[in-house]
Amino acid sequence: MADLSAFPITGKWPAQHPDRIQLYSLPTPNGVKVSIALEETGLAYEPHLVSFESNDQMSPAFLSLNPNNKIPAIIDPNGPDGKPLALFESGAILLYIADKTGQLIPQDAAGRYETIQWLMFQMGGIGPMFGQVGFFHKFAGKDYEDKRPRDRYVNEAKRLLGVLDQRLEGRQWVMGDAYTIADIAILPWVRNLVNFYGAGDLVEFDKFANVQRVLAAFVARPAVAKGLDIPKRG
Ligand SMILES: N[C@@H](CCC(=O)N[C@@H](CS)C(=O)NCC(=O)O)C(=O)O
Repeated sequence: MADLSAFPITGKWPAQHPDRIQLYSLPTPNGVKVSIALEETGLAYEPHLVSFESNDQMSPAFLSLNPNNKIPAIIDPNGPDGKPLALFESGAILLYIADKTGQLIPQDAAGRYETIQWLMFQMGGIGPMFGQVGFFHKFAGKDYEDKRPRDRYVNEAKRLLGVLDQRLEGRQWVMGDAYTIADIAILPWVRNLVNFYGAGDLVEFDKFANVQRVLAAFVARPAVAKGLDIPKRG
């Protein structure tokens, strides 16, 4: 039985199954990337809800795992060399899950780097830019009279959707026939932009037929449907 007592986070969120991967998360577009990847690969894991309503992400216990106060984060009791490994940043966690299982990433070097390239496209572009659209369209920024900041991020979101749409032309997934962590990183953000932020008209989502097609295929996957609701909100 793994001993995770060296990790203070387990004091606030006790591990019922310390031999499983411990997931600290919330079903946001960054959070569900990890629950979806875990569901897809079949790794055993135990989800813990980090509630923003009670500011759990700022608690000393959470900060001991991720000093950047953001979900998702994990502890794998059986990490490299059989030792526990703690990780934050969803892109790093996706890559770790893919490498641990040999799934969700091509095994040839060129395919692997190309997948990482599209993963970084999400981490550095789609996530931060779509997130700003959310702030200026749905959250506090929507009341700002000056619409130039909103328009800047809407235009950037459209441009990124255009790049993605072109990439998906004639391809089933971002990496062609292979369904990878690049899809798992990107598509929850596209879904969130249209559904939760309600920014579909603003970014003219109807113009991106390839993105629409691949998003529909993504949400139809049983592991995705399941992962989108993990951890369950209290
Ligand atoms: N680059 C980080 C971003 C994570 C992130 O922004 N998480 C948000 C939820 S989607 C969060 O935890 N926000 C809480 C806060 O900022 O206090 C990753 O991909 O893991």
